[in-house]
Amino acid sequence: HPEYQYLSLLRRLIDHGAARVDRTGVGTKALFGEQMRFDLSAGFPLLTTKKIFHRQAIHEMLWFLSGDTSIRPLLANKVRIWTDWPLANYRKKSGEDISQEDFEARVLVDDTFAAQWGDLGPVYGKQWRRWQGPDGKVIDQIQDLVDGIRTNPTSRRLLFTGWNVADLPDMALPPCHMTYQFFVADGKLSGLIFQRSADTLLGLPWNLCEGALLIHMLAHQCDLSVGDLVWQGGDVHLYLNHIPQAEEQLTREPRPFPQLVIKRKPDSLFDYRFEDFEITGYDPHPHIKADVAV
Ligand code: UFP
Repeated sequence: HPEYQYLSLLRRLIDHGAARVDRTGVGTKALFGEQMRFDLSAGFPLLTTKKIFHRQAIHEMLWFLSGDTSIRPLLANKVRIWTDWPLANYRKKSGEDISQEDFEARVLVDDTFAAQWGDLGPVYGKQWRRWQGPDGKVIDQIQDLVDGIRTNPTSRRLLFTGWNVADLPDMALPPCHMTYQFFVADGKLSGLIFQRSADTLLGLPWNLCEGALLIHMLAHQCDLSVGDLVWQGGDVHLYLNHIPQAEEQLTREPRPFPQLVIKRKPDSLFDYRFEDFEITGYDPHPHIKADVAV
């Protein structure tokens, strides 16, 4: 089962990861330079050894593709994964000990507050859709990618990146899944994610799900079948407070991967709606709760 690539990575991190002090102060065990490969025609790589909240992951990918960088549209869909960063920033700068619920409620109802405190800076969506060139020209990397796959499928330049060096200081979090490259052969579209930094327990399962979703969407738009998702990690780590959860997950047997069904073909990659996607046959082991390191 392809999920053993992930489980064996967890095992190796626990057994052989280098102990490292990290930015968050939590501490990690880390390996450098890891790769996994999933044949998307054989199933959708949503982990089965614990329940992954794929609805939220689909919302996040649609949010990236929309070009938005505010947490507001995420909150409107009850996706709270990006709140920690602006919340910490607000608490620090205002000195107000506001709860997450109250902070999110204010972002949702108060336009001025949302504009001042709810934006993450020039993160993924901005760079993917509205990369600003030195001459002021705005570049839509995703539209260029779609055009490239359609008109020049053997190009070795089918890629986009969120790693805009000049903008990094203004981002809430510099991109983790920072560069994507694509490859068309035998009517199939494959994609490679380069992820500079991977929280193997919490972040990585989502990154695989969203990467696979993006390949499916691009293939759907470009009349191709799906090939492989290749995941390439740089600093691949397990937070020390995630070791018990990883051990729990390692006692479980993978089940068959689910399938992704796309129910409608809109006119462009940017017109998909959440309701267009359905994951069928997903029968995971129970969710395992763990805290995210901010
Ligand atoms: N992280 C992921 N995947 C993501 C994302 C963040 O694994 O999509 F946005 C994790 C990796 C790391 C932390 O543990 O968030 C980012 O911290 P740093 O910027 O110090 O690498």
